[in-house]
Amino acid sequence: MKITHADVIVSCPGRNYVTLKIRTDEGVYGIGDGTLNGRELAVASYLKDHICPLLIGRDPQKIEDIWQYLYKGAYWRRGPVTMAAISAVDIALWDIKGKIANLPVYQLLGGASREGVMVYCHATGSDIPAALESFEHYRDQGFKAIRMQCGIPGMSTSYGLAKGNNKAYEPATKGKPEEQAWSTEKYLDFVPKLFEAVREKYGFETHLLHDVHHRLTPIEAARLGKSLEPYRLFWLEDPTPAENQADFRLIRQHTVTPLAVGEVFNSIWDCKQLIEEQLIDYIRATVTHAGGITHMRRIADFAALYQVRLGSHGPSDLSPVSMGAALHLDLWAPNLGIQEYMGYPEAALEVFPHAWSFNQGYMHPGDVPGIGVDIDEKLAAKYPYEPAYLPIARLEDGTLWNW
Ligand code: GCO
Ligand code: MG
Repeated sequence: MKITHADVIVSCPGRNYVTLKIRTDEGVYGIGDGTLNGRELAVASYLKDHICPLLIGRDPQKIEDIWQYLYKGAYWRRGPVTMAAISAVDIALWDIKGKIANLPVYQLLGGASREGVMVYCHATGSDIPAALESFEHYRDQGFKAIRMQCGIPGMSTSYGLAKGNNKAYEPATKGKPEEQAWSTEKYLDFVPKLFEAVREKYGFETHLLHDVHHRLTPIEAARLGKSLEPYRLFWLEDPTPAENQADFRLIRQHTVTPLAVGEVFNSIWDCKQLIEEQLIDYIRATVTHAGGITHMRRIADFAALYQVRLGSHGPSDLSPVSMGAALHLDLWAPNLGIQEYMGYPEAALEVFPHAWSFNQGYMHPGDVPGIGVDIDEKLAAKYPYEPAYLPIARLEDGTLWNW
């Protein structure tokens, strides 16, 4: 079997996605996701100009060899653009292998470790009453785990807020990046009140999560983790940027609130120290940014040695193809914690027909051979790429901060 075509499809059915379609001389094809929010065309070019020509003529069944060829063979290792491109190839090749074997990918990985994959959704509100309403809305849909984000008194906006009632949260904006003001002081004083309100009204049955989105220093993060302990969070996410992994030692010394990190990571090296020193509890790397199923499986096995569990990033800025691939990995991984499921714009669900499903707080990848997600190319062509950027954050005095 040989690869005959590798085509990149960039579309914007509600938001931008970079999809790779690999075709073979036997008619079998596979689909992969390489979306990198706000830098989509860099990945599209990396694929189109540098990877696709190298794939033609290769045996698509040699997933590992192709992975090593693209990783070691580029000389320039790692980095979000390179790794998103490798991920797209890897997911498409697993899709092809599943179709050849006539098995869903989770069966190729070793079979299901559970009935379904627990997922968490995003509740958001401009103030506490609105956030509580949003919580109730998702709880009534059956979610067992809910991420809570809320507007902060005295701040015009904050991370994780929907732009309007009943709208999904979408950080990217068309045109130039939006600038948002940030006040750590106001945030730190407010967050415990949000979680107190949720626990007081709804008790402890639902898992609660919160994303700090890199806004704090280690000692501030330690204070937040400590102040949230009475509300028993499932996790506190990205409390501080993680380039310096040793920073997390300080947070760990002060709090037993579980920590989740890694949505911006692209290889096992980014999380090596965090995992080895047990500085985190959940690793959030994804199949789309951290080298596909091949590399994520390696991260999962490494994490398992230290009782760190998978908690993959699953925002709407990764395509439904990514969600499918993640769910196969999740269903297999003995050390699954939880999977993020933010939902998708209606148009995206139409462009990507999928076998995965949601039921009462759990998801399943479906049992069709391969990944179980396709792309309707004709429909995708109706939604051309629209330049969009993630926001940036500044402190109230104008200093550029971590968004
Ligand atoms: C999350 C994330 C996202 C990111 C987004 C960036 O936890 O889901 O923080 O909302 O901001 O994926 O592209
Ligand atoms: Mg996050």
